[in-house]
Amino acid sequence: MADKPHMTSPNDPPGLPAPRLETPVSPLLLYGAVDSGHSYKVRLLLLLTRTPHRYQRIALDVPRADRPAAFVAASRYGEVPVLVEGDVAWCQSDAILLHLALRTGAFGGLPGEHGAIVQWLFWEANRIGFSVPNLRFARRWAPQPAQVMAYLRDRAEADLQTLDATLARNEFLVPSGPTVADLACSAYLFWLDQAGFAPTAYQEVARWLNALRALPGWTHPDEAL
Ligand SMILES: N[C@@H](CCC(=O)N[C@@H](CS)C(=O)NCC(=O)O)C(=O)O
Repeated sequence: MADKPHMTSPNDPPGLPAPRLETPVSPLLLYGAVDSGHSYKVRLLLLLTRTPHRYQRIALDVPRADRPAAFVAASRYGEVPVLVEGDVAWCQSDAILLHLALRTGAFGGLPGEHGAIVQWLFWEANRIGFSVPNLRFARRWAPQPAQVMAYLRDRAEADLQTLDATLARNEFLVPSGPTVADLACSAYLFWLDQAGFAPTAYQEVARWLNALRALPGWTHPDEAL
C-alpha cells in the first residue's frame, strides 16, 4: 500500500512511516524583478512548461551591493534574471532560455531550426530587447532629452517593423511553432502601450501576441513577476 502523508499523534503505534509534510524543495531558483521583461521571458518558459521552481523577486531600486548576498554571489553581471540550478548560476536571459529549452525538451523548435532560433535571440539582445525596454523606461521612469527619445523611438519602430514583416509570412518566428525565439522577442511587447505604441499599431505583431497569450499557462508579466 502506498504511504500517505500522515500527522503523528502520541497514540500512534510504533513503526509508522515518517510523516512527509513538506513539499520537496525545487532544485531551480529564479531571481527576477517586477517590470523586467528579461526576467519575464525566463519565468514564462518555466510556467509554460510547468517546471517546478522557486521565484525570488529582487528589488532593483536597492544598490547592487546591498541586494541579498546569495543573489549578489550568483549574479555575475549584477543583473536579473539569474537561474540557479544546484551550484550553477545561469545568467543572461537568452542563454538561460536555450538551456531551459534543452533541459525541458520544449520550445526548442526542430533540430533544423536551431540556427534560426539562435539568430533571433542575438537579434533580440541587440534590437527589440534594447529598443522597446529603453523607450518604455525613458517614458515611464527616466525622461531623456528629445533627441534621445527620438533615437529610441526610431529604433523601436524599425524593430517592430522587422517583426511585423516576418510575422506576415509566418505564424511564429520559426515554422514549427512557438519557441524560445518568440518568448524572447515578445517579452517586452506585452507592455507595448507603456512604450507609447497602440497595441494594434503592428497588426501581425498583435496577432502573434494573441497567439502567445493563448498558450496554456501563459501569464501576463505583471502577474508572473
Ligand atoms: N542582457 C541581460 C539584460 C538584463 C537586464 O538588463 N536586467 C536589468 C533588468 S531588466 C537589471 O538587472 N537591471 C538592474 C541593474 O542593472 O542593477 C539579459 O538578457 O539577461
